Amino acid sequence: MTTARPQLTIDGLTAELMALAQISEAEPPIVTRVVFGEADLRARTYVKGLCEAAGLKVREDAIGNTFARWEGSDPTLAPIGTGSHIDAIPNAGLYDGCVGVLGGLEAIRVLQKFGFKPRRSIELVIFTAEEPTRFGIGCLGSRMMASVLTPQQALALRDKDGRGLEEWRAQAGFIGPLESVAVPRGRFHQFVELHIEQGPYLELEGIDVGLVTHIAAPASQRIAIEGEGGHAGGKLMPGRKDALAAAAELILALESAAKSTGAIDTVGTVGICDVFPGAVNSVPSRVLITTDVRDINRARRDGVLAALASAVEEVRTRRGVTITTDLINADPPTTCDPEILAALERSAIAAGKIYKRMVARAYHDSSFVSCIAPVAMLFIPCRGGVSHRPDEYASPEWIGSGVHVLSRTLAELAS
Ligand code: HGY
Ligand code: MN
Ligand code: MN
Repeated sequence: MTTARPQLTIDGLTAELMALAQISEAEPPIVTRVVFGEADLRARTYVKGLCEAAGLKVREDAIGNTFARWEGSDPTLAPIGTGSHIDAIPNAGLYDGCVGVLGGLEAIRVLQKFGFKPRRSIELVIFTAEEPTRFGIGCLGSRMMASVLTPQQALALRDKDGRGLEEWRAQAGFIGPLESVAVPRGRFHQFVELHIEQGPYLELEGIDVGLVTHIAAPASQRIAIEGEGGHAGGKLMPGRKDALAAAAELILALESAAKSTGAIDTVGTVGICDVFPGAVNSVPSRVLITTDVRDINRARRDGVLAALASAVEEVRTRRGVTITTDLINADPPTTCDPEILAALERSAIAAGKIYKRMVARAYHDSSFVSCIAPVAMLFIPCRGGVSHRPDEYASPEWIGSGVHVLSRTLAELAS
């Protein structure tokens, strides 16, 4: 008597993604879920409940990284990891990160339905604070696991109101020494992260899944400009020290440097510009901008940082303003593991999916997990390449393809 093949739909997963999206600091469908905020904690509770309902053993570390483990038959072996993040920047969509967490859970449930028994445990991970919103640095949880961010550096982190990580962490109920977050190399045997592409190419080319070979190298810094304020009418133009005009020159210098590397992979963005006093009839005396520069080639990325540093010097001298720069992070690019990529390729072929190898232009927790384990990423298309916006969208078909390929890959790696 043949055992009936379980009916596999992702209706349940789609409903879970929609339910998670309702847990937001903003009015749904807008998703905002900043680390350690009330919505982040509710979202964590919701996802942990789903993991426990699937029979996974759930535990959290001292910074809130959450591990949901499906015990394998040989507990002496390092587990296979999968997962991503559920925190979201302001005015975001519901798929960034969440597809990797809930899709990873679904991949596990599919294997359970098929009666698969893992030899290596499979561990679903929800990383704390992949987004840089609260403390200005992204991948906080995975950086600390990989010891790329030390407990001392973490303790120095402040939000824009000066509230420290410790205060936020304690209020969220995460206790224990931050030293306990760091894990040794080999904590995972291999790690695979499912994520939306956050770019247009898979959809444009009609490709079901992307096998990520490299993850771009991100660098961000704060630049504070101090000029001279004054009355917008009375303070004449000669000799002005307008902090916002100085910032504008630096923003354009960054854009020009990123455009002139000759490579499409170089990007430069200024996403935050705080102006003081911010009155229409007052000359800006202080401005804080944050820069985000990326490339899959580290030397090109660093060339843009150097060009920006020269612009800072030139503007400081010519305009007579004070400029201080604070490098937040300048991470290397990540090379994904060929063996995991080969397993992903075999799974995509077996699943009858069209696939291609590609680079990741966003950064991801896998960037830091790569310091403690071999990693690879699996991309699915997102409509128009849109992300970090409420109209971010991935179809059930696209998500289903990702879950299908991920579940096959996890089965192969955990066997
Ligand atoms: O900014 C990024 O690349 C990621 O979405 N945090
Ligand atoms: Mn994101
Ligand atoms: Mn993400």
